[in-house]
Amino acid sequence: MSWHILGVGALGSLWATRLARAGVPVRIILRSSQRLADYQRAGGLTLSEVGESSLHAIPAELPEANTSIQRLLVACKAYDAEAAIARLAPRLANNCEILLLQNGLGSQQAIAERWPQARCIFVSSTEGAYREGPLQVVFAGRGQNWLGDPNGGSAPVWLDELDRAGIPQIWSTDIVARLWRKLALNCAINPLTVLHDCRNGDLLQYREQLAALCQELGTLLEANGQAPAATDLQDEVLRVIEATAANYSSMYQDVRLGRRTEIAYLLGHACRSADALGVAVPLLHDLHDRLRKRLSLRGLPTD
Ligand code: NAD
Ligand code: KPL
Repeated sequence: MSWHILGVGALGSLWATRLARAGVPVRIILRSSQRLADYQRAGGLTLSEVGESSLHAIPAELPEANTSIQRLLVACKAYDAEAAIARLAPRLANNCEILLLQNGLGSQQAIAERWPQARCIFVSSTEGAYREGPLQVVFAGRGQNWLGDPNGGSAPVWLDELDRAGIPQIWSTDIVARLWRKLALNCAINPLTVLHDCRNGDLLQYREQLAALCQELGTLLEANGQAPAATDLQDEVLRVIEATAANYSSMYQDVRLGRRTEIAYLLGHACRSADALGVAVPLLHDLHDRLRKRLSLRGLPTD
């Protein structure tokens, strides 16, 4: 059975090239005839890691191709994922699996509700990749992938294909808790790096602000039934800041490069969820407002 990969950017290319290299059947789905022609001209996807580059001529197709899709890995940004799947929805087999690699929360739930015939597997990834060119990906940071089904059920048999491909994986029975925890870390760190225009490590000057945000985020996690994900949140935020002190956060980099951020699925999701549950989070709302103003000033979407 073939994997189909939708969203052939940084992370999608990283998965596609490693699967193909291990001999696992994989096809990539490109969004337009123009991109398909560019891909065919390039002769494949290029993966660079530890200074070595390799070209992978992976079969490619358009969303409108007519073969059925049994297993789909969606590696678009959170704001593109649902519309991207909608374009190929007629091809989804009844009992298909959709792996969702998006950061934050909200997009995964919308997709799972819209295509209830699919088994949606949520993925939380700490691997790092970036695009050097349209069809060239650099594997920038080793990490882990946690996969899980929010509705429970057993681990899929194809996890061994990921092992064969060298894609690190752990089957998680609490994937939503893991995504909430990551969302909380991202909400505490990323917006402040944009607003203070700084590297992660510089946030250590704002410990009180971080502590107050972590307090609200912890309350929000508890209200969402995610009390374990709130445990020692502030300590972990400080640990992550120290471990990544020299880095710029992903949101900072998006803003710097004039790219749309995933704010709606991070801070936006936190604020919407607090409002729905009647939890007061004035600091998160204030941070959200200030971040949206900053994005707007830079001519970027605020959602
Ligand atoms: P990216 O922008 O590099 O890639 C997204 C790709 O999706 C682009 O190539 C875009 O053209 C494609 N796309 C958008 N709409 C499409 C459509 N309708 N049909 C086909 N393709 C479409 O993004 P990324 O960095 O790979 O991130 C993907 C997700 O993974 C994000 O939610 C991100 O937060 C998460 N993530 C990324 C990393 C990383 O290191 N890059 C790490 C962890 C999590
Ligand atoms: O995940 C991150 C990001 O940059 O998106 C860090 C900074 C590690 C935590 O917010």
